[in-house]
Amino acid sequence: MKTEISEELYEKAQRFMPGGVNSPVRACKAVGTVPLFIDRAKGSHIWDEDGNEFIDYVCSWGPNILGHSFEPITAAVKSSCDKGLTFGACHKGEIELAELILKHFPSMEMLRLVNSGTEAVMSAIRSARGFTGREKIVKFEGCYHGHSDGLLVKAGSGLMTQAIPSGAGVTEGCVKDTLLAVFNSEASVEELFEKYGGEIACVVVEPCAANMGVVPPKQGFLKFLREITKKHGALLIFDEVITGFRLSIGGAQSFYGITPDITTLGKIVGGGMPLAAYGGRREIMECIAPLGSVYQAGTLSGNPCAVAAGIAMIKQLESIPDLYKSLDSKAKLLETAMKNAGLNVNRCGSLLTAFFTDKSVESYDEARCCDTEKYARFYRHLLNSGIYTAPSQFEAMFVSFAHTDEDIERTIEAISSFS
Ligand code: KE4
Repeated sequence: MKTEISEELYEKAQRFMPGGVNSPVRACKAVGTVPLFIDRAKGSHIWDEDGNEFIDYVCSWGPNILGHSFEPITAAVKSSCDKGLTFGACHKGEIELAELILKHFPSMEMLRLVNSGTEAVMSAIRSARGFTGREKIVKFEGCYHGHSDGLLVKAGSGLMTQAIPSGAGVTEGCVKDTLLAVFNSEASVEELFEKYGGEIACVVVEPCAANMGVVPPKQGFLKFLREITKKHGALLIFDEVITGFRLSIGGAQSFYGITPDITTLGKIVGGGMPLAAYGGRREIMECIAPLGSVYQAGTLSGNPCAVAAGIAMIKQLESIPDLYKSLDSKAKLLETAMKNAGLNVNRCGSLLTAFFTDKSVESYDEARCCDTEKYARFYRHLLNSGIYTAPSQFEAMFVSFAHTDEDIERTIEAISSFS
């Protein structure tokens, strides 16, 4: 595979951006390849600057559930751009998008549009603290909720990939109120509530973890979190930045039937544009300025072009018959192929990860024992077979509506020929 142009561009990019990237996981350090510079993308395929074509299972880390450059979404953005890129003022699209989101996430009575998942989760936690008057938060080892200081503790995704327990620059003061529990361990949560019960403002969780690789919740775990938070007057925050509109049109809370107090959304909800959201019951959201004293703001929040993409995305998700059934069956075919090739696979809907360990992976510690070198070989084998997947054992593969039967067959062939 020719990669001269990507190599040249990468060499130059490293002069201007740390590691030559604008997000660490793109540096492909963990898989020993040069990051490919993508020129264009359409449907389930991407093309790099050297002209190599790939079937894409990164899907920009989740947003492209309908495939790249999905015409109804790009058309909506183009026409919105012609009316102005940003107003910094109210516009009716914000109301339309909010109504669409609230329709599918009835646990939310009000929401705020923001620009990234990080901002959504950071603001959700501030709202929980403001609403409860409490300071401590509980997060789970291996879950990733963006890069706000208080959450960079044993987080997943890029921190796990680079084995950074808590990023430098995160002060003791920022994390002193962050309590760590073990995903899928009820006992670890009970222990924290026995010790800190009345001080805990919220428990924040990825309802299906996807930043230590895909690790679904054990039967009853989410119900347990719902009950213990209610019992202690803490709020339950579902970080649905990945699972929202992914596991079902109502996200994980609909998929698992558990109602959180606050939900964060990102990725799909923005249709591929920088847009995210957080929301919850009216009584919680009315604590936020200008109504209340929890402050959160943003120059480009509710940006008209990003809102246009979000509206178009949700309307498409609503209109495609059996969308989630088809995503699930495509992902199941890949899961079966991986298992037939002797790989250990976790899957939840159209999210899946091949784990290189012979133990079942139900927690951060089990994920951490994986053979990341073997994962890197798997990644390079797929790449050389024209399949572009996550450059880290601790990320997910995303299946989209655009993946064709031929894509799936080619991917199965590539998986089956890995040894
Ligand atoms: P952003 O700030 O990257 O939009 O969202 C942060 C975030 C919050 N919550 C969850 C559950 C997330 O998965 C993320 C971001 N996900 C990573 C991939 N695992 C984004 C990719 C990257 O960091 O480059």
